[in-house]
Amino acid sequence: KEATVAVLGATGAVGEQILRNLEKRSFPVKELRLLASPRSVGKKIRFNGEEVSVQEAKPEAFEGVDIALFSAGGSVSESLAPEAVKRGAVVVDNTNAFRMNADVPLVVPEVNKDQIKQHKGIIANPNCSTIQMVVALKPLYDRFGFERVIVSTYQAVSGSGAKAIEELNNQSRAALDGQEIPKEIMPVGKLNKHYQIAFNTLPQCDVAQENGFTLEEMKMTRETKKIFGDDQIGVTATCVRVPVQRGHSESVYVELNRDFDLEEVRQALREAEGVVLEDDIQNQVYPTPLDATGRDEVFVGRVRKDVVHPRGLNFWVVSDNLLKGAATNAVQIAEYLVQK
Ligand code: A2P
Ligand code: 11C
Repeated sequence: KEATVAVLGATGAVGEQILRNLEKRSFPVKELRLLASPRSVGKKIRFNGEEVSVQEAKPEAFEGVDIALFSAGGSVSESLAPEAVKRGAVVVDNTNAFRMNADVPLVVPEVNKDQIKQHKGIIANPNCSTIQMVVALKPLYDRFGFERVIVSTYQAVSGSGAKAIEELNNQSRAALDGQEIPKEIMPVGKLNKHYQIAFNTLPQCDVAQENGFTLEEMKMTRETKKIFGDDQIGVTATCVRVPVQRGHSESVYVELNRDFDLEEVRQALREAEGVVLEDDIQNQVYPTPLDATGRDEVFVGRVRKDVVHPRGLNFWVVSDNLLKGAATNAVQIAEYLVQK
């Protein structure tokens, strides 16, 4: 079945990848609407060999739209998603705006695709760092069970948008040339204080919460419970920005509910949907963000038994934050919607 598809935030880092993904997966597009801010109106973007003009994102732009893929930031979603739904569209929202709403499914198809059909007009795409972690955890949850996860992330700047990639590039050049370092975005664009990310790491992705964690960290905690539908799962996260353009990496520690041997864990990961196991430290085989860039899967390596806790397991998980962390996951959800 063909669908009229709107891409809101079409000129952004995620929007661009959504378009490439729709092309690559031969999504059955009847009509495509590219929407962005008034700044981009008239800009032309290629899709399936044709030039499509960007239109202003306003309520009427969703007239006749079947599926709307949103990635223009939380406040834009808050104002326009209800307008799109009112006009009959199903919204797949990439922002944090509706994720924890009880009547909005939060979906990673490899984990909970059965939730898609529960939607009431909006389906939320989880945060990128959550998505790749839960895809890797799913086979362990099914086979061994767990309640406790500790994760540290190494997140690419593209998580903060196209302008953040530009900032990393400009800062790197300026630093090497001994010039003044431009600092306008990192770690959080909307805050007043900015730090250099080039040749540095910043232990802050998103704004601070009252409990001393950042919003990004609390997203990982809350979203994981909701995606697995299991309130017992406790996730403690430390989210760190690193000077990488694309691809988030994560060091994950999980305490499994029963004894295991490593080969059983590796086999579960090998068989898991959406996971590629690249795990042979003796031969220096493990995933890196550069290798994961442009690929849709979640890559797992450095799988090892903990040296302290008898049921502790450590691993490393890498994925392209703009693809499985955002665009690919959204397009997968859209595919289920058109199949239905
Ligand atoms: P524009 O390019 O016109 O500013 P990124 O995450 O890479 O920063 O991209 C953000 C995306 O969201 C861009 O496509 C941007 O469009 C879009 N956007 C930002 N603000 C608005 C808004 N108020 N209305 C519609 N689209 C917006
Ligand atoms: C980052 N995870 O890397 C963020 C980007 O809630 O969808 C995505 C934010 C979100 O900065």
